[in-house]
Amino acid sequence: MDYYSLKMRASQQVGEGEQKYEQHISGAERIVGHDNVEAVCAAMVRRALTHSKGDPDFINVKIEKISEDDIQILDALPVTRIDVDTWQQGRDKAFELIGEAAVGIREKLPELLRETFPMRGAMLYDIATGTRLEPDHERGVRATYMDALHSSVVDSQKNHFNEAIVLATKVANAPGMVAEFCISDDPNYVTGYVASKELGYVRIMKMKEMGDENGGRIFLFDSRKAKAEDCINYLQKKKVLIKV
Ligand code: PML
Repeated sequence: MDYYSLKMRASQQVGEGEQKYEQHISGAERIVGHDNVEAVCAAMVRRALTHSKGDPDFINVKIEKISEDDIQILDALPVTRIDVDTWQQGRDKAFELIGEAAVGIREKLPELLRETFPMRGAMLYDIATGTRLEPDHERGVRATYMDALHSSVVDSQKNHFNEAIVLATKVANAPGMVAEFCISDDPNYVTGYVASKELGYVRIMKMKEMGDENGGRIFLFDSRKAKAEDCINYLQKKKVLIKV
């Protein structure tokens, strides 16, 4: 069977004159069979048009045919949940779980989150050298071409958890990946997670203050285990379906 990759992104022009720039509003992606392309596409456009960040000036939908032979099937990471009273406790818990690999980012986290907020992708942080490895620091590295296997859900609202478990499973399987640290950039969503093949997907129910938009993803990678280009290639190009 042939599949289709569908990607939507919506943006809004903000600022005046020379200061004008396009601000990301909403994005989504799916990998679906031929018969679901139209319905999923319509749902994506609806999602772009009803986003709380405002009306988009641009909506871009890309539809691309992909062959079943090029798709890797993975089991979703096992999910656990940690309840905490405060976001500070949530972050402490996250660092504790990641352990040694997070030492280099602990002090710098507020600064790193401010940097990841405007990025469309994630930060790829090399724990061996303490440096960022994204080829374009403003864009970051985007994990893309992934979906839940047999998902026929046509969802016009973002479901943070459903999308995150798919992404986190793909990321955890990338060459050289040690762990992922995620705090949502949605100011109204305070749950975040840490994930890796060893930890599974650990939801931490409070990772930031309500109303705070600083958030993003930090991929902790070890350049002693794999080449950065192989990791980036996997994240950005490999087609993956996740059994959830
Ligand atoms: C986001 O989509 O903004 C980040 C995902 C966080 C999901 C956390 C969860 O609910 O498990």
